Amino acid sequence: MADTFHNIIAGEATDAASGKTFDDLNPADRNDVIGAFPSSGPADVDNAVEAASEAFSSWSTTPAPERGNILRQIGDALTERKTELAQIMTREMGKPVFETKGDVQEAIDTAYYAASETRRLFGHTVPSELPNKFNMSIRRPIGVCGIITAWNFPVAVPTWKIFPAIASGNTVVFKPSEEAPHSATVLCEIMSDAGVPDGVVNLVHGAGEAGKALVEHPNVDAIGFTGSSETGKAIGATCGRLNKKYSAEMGGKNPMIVMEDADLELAIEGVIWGAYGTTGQRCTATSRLIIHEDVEAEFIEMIKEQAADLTLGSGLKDDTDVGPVINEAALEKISGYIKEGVDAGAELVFGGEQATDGALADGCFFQPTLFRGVERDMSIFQEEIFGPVLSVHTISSYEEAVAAANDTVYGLSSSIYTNKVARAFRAMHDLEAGITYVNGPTIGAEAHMPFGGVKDTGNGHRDGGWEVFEFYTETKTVYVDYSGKLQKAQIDNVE
Ligand code: UN1
Repeated sequence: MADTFHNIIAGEATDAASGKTFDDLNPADRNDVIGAFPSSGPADVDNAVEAASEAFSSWSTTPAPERGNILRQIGDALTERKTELAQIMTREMGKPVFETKGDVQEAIDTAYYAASETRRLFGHTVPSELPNKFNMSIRRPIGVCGIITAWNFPVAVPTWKIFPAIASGNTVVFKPSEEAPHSATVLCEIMSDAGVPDGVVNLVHGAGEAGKALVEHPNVDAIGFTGSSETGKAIGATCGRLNKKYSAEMGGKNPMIVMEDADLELAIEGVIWGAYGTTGQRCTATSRLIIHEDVEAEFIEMIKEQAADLTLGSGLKDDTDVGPVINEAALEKISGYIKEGVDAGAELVFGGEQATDGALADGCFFQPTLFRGVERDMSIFQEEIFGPVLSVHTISSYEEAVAAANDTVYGLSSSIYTNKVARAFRAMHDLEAGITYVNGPTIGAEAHMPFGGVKDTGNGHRDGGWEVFEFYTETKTVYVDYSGKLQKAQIDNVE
């Protein structure tokens, strides 16, 4: 029988009030049931928010460096349990263990980075307009933060939000994806074992109903979200109505530009990793290759050759390069886009089908796929597929490349391969995206750098870097008048 898992509210393992559960399945083998998790609803969210509210006063007044010490312990514990957690993650969401270890490493980096920021959390001191008056700004926590995340980075991405949130003195209700609840459970156990007090991080499993209840809860002061643009915009509409602070990291349709002067041997490694790594299931995945006509034919041949060497399989096997996609709905969505691409007249160079050889038939595997001759108005050029599908569009100038790259509603990551320094610097300004890589693929963000996008990808906030602390804190302005008399700002005080 499959294991049964629970919510964690105020440190207690708790079932959904309704008693309902959902099953978590291995995408590489749909017969492998990982466990049953609570299908939480508004009553469970309410209990979790109450626990977080109760924990807030003591946690927010704990000296920040002390909170940092706990984050360092979390980093140590994640380091110790890296392989175990990576295997748990691979079993429930599919990417190979070398990648899930990277996912845990990103969380470790975030833990140590957030710990270090607890000794800064800078405000400003600023001269006053008036004599004998002192102006400063300080940072204060927001309150209870609702964290809602996706399944593709089940440990790293939640920690991008939870660690800075708790470093800043907030308390948290965490609603992980229902496709990766086991990783989230172990992450929360690790936080608790490392010394995070009960109630500071509460875990509520479930799907949309739980997420909606969290976003709408009057005592939740901020929402940190990573997921689809559709859900993110709905969250934004609710948060706007309720005047709630929210940060949304949403979809991407990330271009890699390869110019005629690029080092193709370098670019080929980048495109294979960017497009087919994580089975294309990253919001940063390289999903559009925008390539100069002079090198297109040669580069397509190189991609064909390299992609043929990729081994599909369970991520738990050592020789696997590309794991499954997350579920049957993903297979269907990707297949739908393949059909649209073919119908629109793009040339299917390889792939395009579900992979069902041998043991692959038990899971949700899709062949790495390449389309060439993709035009800007095709859906496979415009829409986020979230699978191992790369669309190639040919250009004949730098200007055309930038226009094509920017011709999307999304703006997360972008990349250019060129050996011309001036071109690299121009691209840094010209590409409408939150992130630009020069001579690297569109994936590979680092914890201490701001992460996020423009246009339909984001709402102006960033995960990662110092910038994430701007989201998880409020700025308070303090004026200290030590003149001993009433000084009126903007009024002539000279008698
Ligand atoms: C995501 O897909 O939501 O930069 C995050 C990267 C990873 C994070 C991806 N470090 O590709």
